Amino acid sequence: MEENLLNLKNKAIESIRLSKSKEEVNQLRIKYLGKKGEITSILKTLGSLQAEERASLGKLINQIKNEVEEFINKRFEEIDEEVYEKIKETEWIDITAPGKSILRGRLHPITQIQYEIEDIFKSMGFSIFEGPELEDDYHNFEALNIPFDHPARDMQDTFWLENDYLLRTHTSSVQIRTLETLKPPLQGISPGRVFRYEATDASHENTFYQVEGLMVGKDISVANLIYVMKVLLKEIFKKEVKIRLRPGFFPFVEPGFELDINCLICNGKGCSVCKHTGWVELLPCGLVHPNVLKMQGIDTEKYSGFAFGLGLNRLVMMRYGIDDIRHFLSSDLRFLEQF
Ligand code: FA5
Repeated sequence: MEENLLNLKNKAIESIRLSKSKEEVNQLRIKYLGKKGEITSILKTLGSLQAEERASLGKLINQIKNEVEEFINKRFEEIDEEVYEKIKETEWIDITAPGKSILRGRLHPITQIQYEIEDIFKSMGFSIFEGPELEDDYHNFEALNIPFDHPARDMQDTFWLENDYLLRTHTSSVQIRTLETLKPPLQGISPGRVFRYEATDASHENTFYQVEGLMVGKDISVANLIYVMKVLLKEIFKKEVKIRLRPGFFPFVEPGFELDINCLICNGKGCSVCKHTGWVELLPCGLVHPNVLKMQGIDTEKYSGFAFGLGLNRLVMMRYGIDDIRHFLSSDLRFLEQF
């Protein structure tokens, strides 16, 4: 009997040792130690034995039961360890590997320069004025000294809507809205989107941005205008850029000027952006026409003013050496991610 018991113990321990999973070990526990298990069954037969034999065999069986139990627990731990080792071999993490970069949005280059220009003007005491993109004939043309039949209307091809509404062709309309609401002295800039019904090329878009400037006060002259223009260009380009001032006609200024800058794409040699002239038309400006001030009830004996209309897209092109204005609205990330 004792020998049988020891053989049974060895068989149980050997099969537990060879088991590969916790489920298998559990099956073996049931097989040997369960209610109807092989070791438990022997324990149940003890009742029929003599007292002396029962005591010694009982002790042995309990000892075997404890040993098998202990072995099962040990095997459980070993299996945990084996599984962990396997995971370590197959599912490891390289903590020295570079992380995946998160794609972050950023401001459009035009918005970035717009904010820069706003800061430059705010530092000179200018305010920021806003106006609507959907305008009426009066604010976009008539109040700017461009009556219905005036040929100057053809200078800016217009997207007309119903009832004399239109998409503003320039930010000069905000000059009128400002003069309607504020009394001189006043000074402000109005950055914004404008629209023209025209074919696109390297330097022309149908949707682009301008920054309007307006200063009205006592004794405002061309000297004030030129000073402010110089400060702006110096701050934006961080270096002296060659400029030229030539007479320019706009019905809402008198005298009117075109301020061109030496093309920074080709350094004045001539390219598709400057139409092979070496100069880029950037900043039309002038003294506010007395008719414009009078129409808003401003005493022109007392007040005068200057205005300008900066082409923001072209300024950004010059600053970064961008050779085609159409990149701005292309939504091409390869372009946008450079800024
Ligand atoms: C005007 O729009 C006037 N309102 C500017 C002005 C304001 C003059 C105040 C005097 C006083 P112009 O049409 O030239 O002017 O446009 C102004 C600037 O916008 C140009 O110098 C140019 O830089 C830019 N621009 C004009 N048309 C386009 C276009 N199709 N695409 C991109 N930029 C343009």
